[in-house]
Amino acid sequence: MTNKHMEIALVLVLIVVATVIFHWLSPWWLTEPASNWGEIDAMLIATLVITSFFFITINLFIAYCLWRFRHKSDDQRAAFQPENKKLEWALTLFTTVGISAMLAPGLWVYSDFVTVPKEASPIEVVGQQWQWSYRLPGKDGQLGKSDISLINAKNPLGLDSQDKHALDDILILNGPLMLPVHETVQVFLRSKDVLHDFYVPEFRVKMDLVPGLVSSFWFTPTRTGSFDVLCAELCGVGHYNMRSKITITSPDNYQSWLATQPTFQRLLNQQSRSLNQVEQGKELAQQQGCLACHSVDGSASVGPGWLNLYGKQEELTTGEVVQVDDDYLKRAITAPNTQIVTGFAAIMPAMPLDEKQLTAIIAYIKSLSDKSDIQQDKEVP
Ligand SMILES: [Cu+2]
Repeated sequence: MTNKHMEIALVLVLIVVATVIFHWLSPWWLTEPASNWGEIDAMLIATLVITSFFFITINLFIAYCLWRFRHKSDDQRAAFQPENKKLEWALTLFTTVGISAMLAPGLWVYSDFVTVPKEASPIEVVGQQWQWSYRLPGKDGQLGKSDISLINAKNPLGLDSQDKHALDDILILNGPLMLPVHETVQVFLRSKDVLHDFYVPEFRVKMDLVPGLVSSFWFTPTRTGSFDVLCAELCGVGHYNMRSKITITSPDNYQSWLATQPTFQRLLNQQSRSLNQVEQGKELAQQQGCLACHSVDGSASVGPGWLNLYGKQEELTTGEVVQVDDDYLKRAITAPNTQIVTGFAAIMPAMPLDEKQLTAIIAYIKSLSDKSDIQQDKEVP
């Protein structure tokens, strides 16, 4: 028994020593900030100092007690002390001071974070399982009206086509986004389905997207570069893959990029324009976020890649082998998790596509395969 206690004490000391060494040697320290919110670092460091103090003290104290009060002889008895008012008060006060020191400064920063300066121009971030889309104002400088009830396969962000401010809005479906350096933006956050959290570590910004609400904060990018957008709220099995990029660039670069991005009006026009099925399917695949999880160039992806998928034999988790044809793809898109291909997880959301859109996507997948004539092959003996 005595030895067991000493082993545990030793393990606790080792955990403390290893943690401190790991902290000093690890390369994962705060990155250089890329926005005006560098002051948030002071708060992160204060939190780290306070929590490390408690972590080190408590663990070493337990290790000390295990050693100091170890079992020595059977005559020894522990003293029963049901209450110690003095100690309780001291611990309560001490903990209160520690927790207040961690939380209170954040209230001031948070208040600045949501108090938007006048010169800020609006941008919108829309989250859905599992991709990020963005909306920028058009020439009028305002974002048009949107409503969740207007969301459908042809209007993925639910903009109001009756509102003239919405028609010139620029839609960047399934990222990446560009923003000009040193220009203040107010970010509006919307979610199409569940809770997500918009997080760009270098900008030090992080905020929840709450279905049914529009949340908002502001920031000014202070240096150019390309930064990862992460989802910081567990939002389902594809959460880890919910990523995007924001590139901060010179105002000139930004303007020439902006000019190449589609407006809501253009999206509406495109739908009335006559594209062939393969082109329609390709556009849909981009707009609906299919390409976030399915590669088209043969590279590894979250879901089965589309290059040469059509006509292939796929082995399902049930052991059954199926031929990838129109019927299989239809089922795989509308009721995704009924047949899972070996090596992949059942994480795809069912896509709200009508029959015409379904045919177009399948035509696009077919066009990516050199076995796209498989169905005709069957008919010709
Ligand atoms: Cu998410």
